[in-house]
Amino acid sequence: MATEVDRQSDTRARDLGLTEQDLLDMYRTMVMARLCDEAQFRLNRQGKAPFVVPVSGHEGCQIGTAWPFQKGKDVFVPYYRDMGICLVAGMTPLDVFLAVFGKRDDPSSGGRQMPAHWSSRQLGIVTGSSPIATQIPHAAGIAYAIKYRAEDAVVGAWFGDGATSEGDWHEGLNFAGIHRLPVVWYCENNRYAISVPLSKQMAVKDVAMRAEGYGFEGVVVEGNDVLGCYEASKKAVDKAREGGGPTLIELKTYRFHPHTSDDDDRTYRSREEVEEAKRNDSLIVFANYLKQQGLLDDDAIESMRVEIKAEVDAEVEAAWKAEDPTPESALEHVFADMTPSRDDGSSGGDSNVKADAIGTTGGEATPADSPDEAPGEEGSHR
Ligand SMILES: Cc1ncc(C[n+]2csc(CCOP(=O)(O)OP(=O)(O)O)c2C)c(N)n1
Ligand SMILES: [Mg+2]
Repeated sequence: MATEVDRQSDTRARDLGLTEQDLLDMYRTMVMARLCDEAQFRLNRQGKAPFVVPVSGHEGCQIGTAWPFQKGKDVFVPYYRDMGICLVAGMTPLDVFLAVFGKRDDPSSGGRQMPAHWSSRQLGIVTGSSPIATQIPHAAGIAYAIKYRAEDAVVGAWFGDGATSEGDWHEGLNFAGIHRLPVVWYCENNRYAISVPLSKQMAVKDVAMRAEGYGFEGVVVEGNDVLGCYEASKKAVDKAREGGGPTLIELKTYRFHPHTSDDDDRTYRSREEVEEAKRNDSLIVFANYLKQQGLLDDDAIESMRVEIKAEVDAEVEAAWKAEDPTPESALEHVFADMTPSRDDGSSGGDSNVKADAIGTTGGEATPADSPDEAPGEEGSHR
């Protein structure tokens, strides 16, 4: 009976415009991320996956914040922990494990990058580099181009709390604020940058407070509340799409595993702290909500888990058996086509490379005007 009462009284998801199918799909994606994580750690311990980056603990804030983006139109700029973001964007477990095993058909880099350096031109996922926060100026630049060209797209950029100590982070947010760019910034604040706690990263309580310094709104959201994450993200994405400029959303979260498979977190955080965080796992919180809504019961949750695990296991198997990159392909897609050419002996250089450099830069000079003066826009941007 209590379930009935709760079900009737809760209109939260409906008020947010989410259907029952949306809620089930969101939960399904969270479970898929968790099961991919469990599989990649298992493979690491078996010696089959040299290095993995865990997502467990972050699923709620990742799936909730990525959900409002329009696939095929918007741009995702994730960081290494963002498996959940990439699954929402359209990656599959097969894609995840092709990268984990460094296979030829890994969509992120054809086996060239480390795993978890997500990328897909087709899905609008922009490749990232290992140095922390280097994706922030990229995201600001992409948002600048979108505004300059008057395109209908929004950029989402995700990063950790540690990233907010980097110069790149401050420069990117400052630039986005000045030009009121269509970008939403998401800080997945899990309280640590590897072993460095928050108290050694910043002297303010919340990362979100820093948004004021750049002239836009900063909000703090409980990262284990998927619908709360969705709500804040939807509002910010809509605002950015309508020309209202950036928002910084801070998601209070926690990672359940060590930083990576190479880290030992027992040296810097207590087991009690980790266990306490696990009690507030977004998967448990959201499953309880779905049960209250009468959308799932324990049996349905278990069968969903078994079904998704079978899907993940099958894709792990397929990725494991997939082709490795050939040794001869090692230099492909690194800089330019390096086919030797001797038709221009005078320069001492490679004419193909020269032609490519000219072709990619000709007529594409950096615009001198800010996007505020782009065609079709009038008046002040403030
Ligand atoms: C510029 C730079 N400094 C240091 C590192 C080493 N490093 C890799 S991940 C990481 C922690 C980043 O923490 P955070 O941004 O909070 O993300 P989290 O891993 O907690 O999700 C550090 C310091 C790096 N990759 N790049
Ligand atoms: Mg962190």
